[in-house]
Amino acid sequence: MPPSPYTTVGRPKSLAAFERAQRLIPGGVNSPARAFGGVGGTPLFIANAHAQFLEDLDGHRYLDFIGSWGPMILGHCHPKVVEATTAALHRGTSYGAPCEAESELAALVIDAVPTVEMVRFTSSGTEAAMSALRLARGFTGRDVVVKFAGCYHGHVDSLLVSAGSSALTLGVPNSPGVPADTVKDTVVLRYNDPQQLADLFAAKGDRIAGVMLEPIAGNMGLVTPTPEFRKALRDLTHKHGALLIYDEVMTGFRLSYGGAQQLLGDTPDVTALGKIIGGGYPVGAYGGRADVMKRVMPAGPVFQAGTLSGNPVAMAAGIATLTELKANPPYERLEKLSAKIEAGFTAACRERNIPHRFNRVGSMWTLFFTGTPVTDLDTAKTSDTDRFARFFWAMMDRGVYLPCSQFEAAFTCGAMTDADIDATVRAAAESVALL
Ligand code: KE4
Repeated sequence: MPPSPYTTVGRPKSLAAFERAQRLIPGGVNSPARAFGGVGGTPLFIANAHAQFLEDLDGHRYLDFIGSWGPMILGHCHPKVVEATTAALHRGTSYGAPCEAESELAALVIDAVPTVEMVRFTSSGTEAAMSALRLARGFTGRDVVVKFAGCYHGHVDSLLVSAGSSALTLGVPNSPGVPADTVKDTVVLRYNDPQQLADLFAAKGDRIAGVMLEPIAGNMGLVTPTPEFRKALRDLTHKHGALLIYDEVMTGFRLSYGGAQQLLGDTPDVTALGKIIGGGYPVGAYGGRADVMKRVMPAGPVFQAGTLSGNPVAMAAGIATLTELKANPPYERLEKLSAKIEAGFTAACRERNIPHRFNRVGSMWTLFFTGTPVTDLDTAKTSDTDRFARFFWAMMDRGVYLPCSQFEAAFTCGAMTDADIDATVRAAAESVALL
C-alpha cells in the first residue's frame, strides 16, 4: 500500500509505527477496518483520546467522527466511565464467576430495549451475532438463515458472504477459509427488496431458522429500511415460524435509548448488541423473547460460553455509560448537531456540482459520492470511492477524522460542540473544493 502524500507530510511517527506494526501484526492492524484500505495511505497511530478528540503520535488533534466505530457516544474518558472502571479495577479485573454487575447491566439493557426480556453477554458483537444465529437454529430446529448484502454481522463464518464493513471495502466479500458447506444454508438477499424475501419464504419458508439484518444499516454506509421491507420481514417470519433477528450492535443505544427498534416501533424476536453497551470495553450481548433465550445453556441446550463474558470492569463501563445515557439523553442534541453537518456537507457539494447523497439517521450518517439514491449495496457501490478517499484525507488534514471507508457510517459524538460542527462544515467546504 503506497504511503499517501498526506501521511508522509507531518505524520512521520505514525508512518514509522505502522512500518514496525506491519512486521509484527498481519497488515499492521488488529482489525482490517483500521487499515485505511479504502482510502490509501498510512493509518494514523493514536496516542490518546479525550472527549471529542483523537490525538495521533505526531501530536495532531482531530475531531473524532469514528468514535471507535460507534461505542464512544459520550466521548472518550467520560468522567463517570473513568470513575466507575477505576473503582472496578481495584475490585479485581476478572473472576470466572458471576458478579452482580452482570445483572445490573442486564437490567439496564432489558429496561431499555423494548423486545429484550432476557440477555446474555459476550465479549464482542461478532460473538453476539454468531450466538443469536445458533440460537435461532437451535430454537427452530431448522438450518437456513437469511442475511442481506451489505449488512455486516462480524466475522461469523456462515455470514461472511457479501459482508459489509471492511470485507466490502477490501473487495473480498467472500472470505477464503470459509468452507462452501458452512455457507450452503446461508441465503443472501437484497436489502429493501420485500418481493425477493417473499419469494424465498414461498420456496423455503419451512426451512428458515432466522432472518438477520441491521435494522438501519451502517456497514454499506448508512442505508435506511423502507416500511414495506420492515413489514415483510415481520409478517413473513411470523407466518413461517422463523425468528427475526435485529443486529443492533451499531444502532443499539446510538439512535435512541431503545435503539433502532424503538425508533421504528419494530418487534424483533432476538437482538444482537455491542459497542455502546461496553462504553469502549469489549462487550457484546444477545437477548430477546424469554421463551427463546431460555434455550441458551445452562437454562437450555444451546451451547454458548466465554471466559471474559460479563467481565466486571467491562460491565462497570457499560453500566456507567447506559446510566449516563438514561439520565442525560444526548439524542436531541446529537440530532441537531448532525442535521447541521448534513446541511453543511450537502450545501458544499451542491455549490461545487458534485454528485452526492447524504443518508442519515440521528447521529449516524454517510456522505456518498454518487448521484444515485443509496438504498442497498448495489446503489452504495455506485459511489466514487476515489473521490471519497480524497475527501477523507482533505478532511483529515483539516483536523476531522472520518471513517476510513465510503462504506461505513460516521458517528457524531456527544461531546462535540456547535463550534466543533461549524469547524467541520468549514473543513468540508474547503475539502469539497479540492475534489
Ligand atoms: P465486533 O465483533 O467488531 O465487536 O462487532 C461486529 C459487528 C456486528 N454487527 C454490526 C452491525 C457491526 O457493525 C459490527 C462491527 N462493526 C465494524 C465497523 N462497521 C467494526 C469495525 C472493525 O471491524 O474493526
